[in-house]
Amino acid sequence: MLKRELAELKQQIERHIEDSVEITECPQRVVYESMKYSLMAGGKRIRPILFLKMCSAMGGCDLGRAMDFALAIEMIHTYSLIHDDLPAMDNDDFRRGKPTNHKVYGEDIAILAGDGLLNLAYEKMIEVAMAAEDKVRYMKAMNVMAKASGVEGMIGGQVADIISERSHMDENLLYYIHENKTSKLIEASLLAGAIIGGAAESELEIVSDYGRAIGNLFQIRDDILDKIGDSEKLGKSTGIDERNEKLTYVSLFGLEESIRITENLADKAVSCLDLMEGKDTEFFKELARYLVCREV
Ligand code: GRG
Repeated sequence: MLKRELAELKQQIERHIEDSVEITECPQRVVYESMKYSLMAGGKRIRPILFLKMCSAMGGCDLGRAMDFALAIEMIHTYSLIHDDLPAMDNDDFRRGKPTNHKVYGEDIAILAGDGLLNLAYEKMIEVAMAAEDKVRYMKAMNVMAKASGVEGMIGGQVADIISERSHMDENLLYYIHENKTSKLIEASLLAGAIIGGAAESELEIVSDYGRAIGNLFQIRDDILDKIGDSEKLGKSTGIDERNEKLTYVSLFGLEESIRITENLADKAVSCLDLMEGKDTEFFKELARYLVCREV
């Protein structure tokens, strides 16, 4: 049931990407092709799905606007993956089972495609906000997205990850990296949906707690999959963390304990939602349980 809903939403989002990013004849055509290549290269679309579902759980908004905002979130995520794969960062050849952006278009265009996606994301969100009656909600949601993907969020986490030496890493620093690099964008996608859908302040706190729990769960499961996942299903090589001697939850606590931590985080996420009154949160509870055993 949950898997079918996730698949349907993913399809809906991919149709929207296909229709929204047009490639026309122009001198900079190649950068549009490069942007669309990564946007359409697959992926779970978990962040836009979280946004759409939370927005609708809190009261909803115009569907076209919601889809455009969801697309903007996926653009921010995709830009981060393109840049993360570059030789100056993780130097990966494959992502989502396909050659990485710079392998196809070259480093120069890949950098610009990432920049282009980030700018286009804000262009989309601003257009959506300008057309809406309740502009303030959209502005607040945009602010949440900007913070979470900025230096106090995803970029900060990436910087800490790059400059930290394994020998000086401890549990607290590892938590900081996970929280910022991965969890904040997930939490922000939920918060943005809740804000636009009209959630009350007290509900936003619950959404935030739930988001932090599943965000961290998501990243720890990522570490676990690097150890025990199926590289064909994942569309990327596994065992990378061990080869690079990276500090992860698995290397710090071992596999069994890491799995136990993800189970505890799922319990925590579900109990956060138990505090939410009068809203249908079943999807989010099921999702938290599913993330513990996801294989992709
Ligand atoms: C370059 C500013 C900048 C940030 C990069 C996202 C990121 C930060 C790095 C990617 C490497 C990584 C393992 C990050 C942790 C977050 C994560 C698990 C990203 C992959 O997200 P998924 O699994 O990817 O949602 P799909 O392909 O499904 O969209």
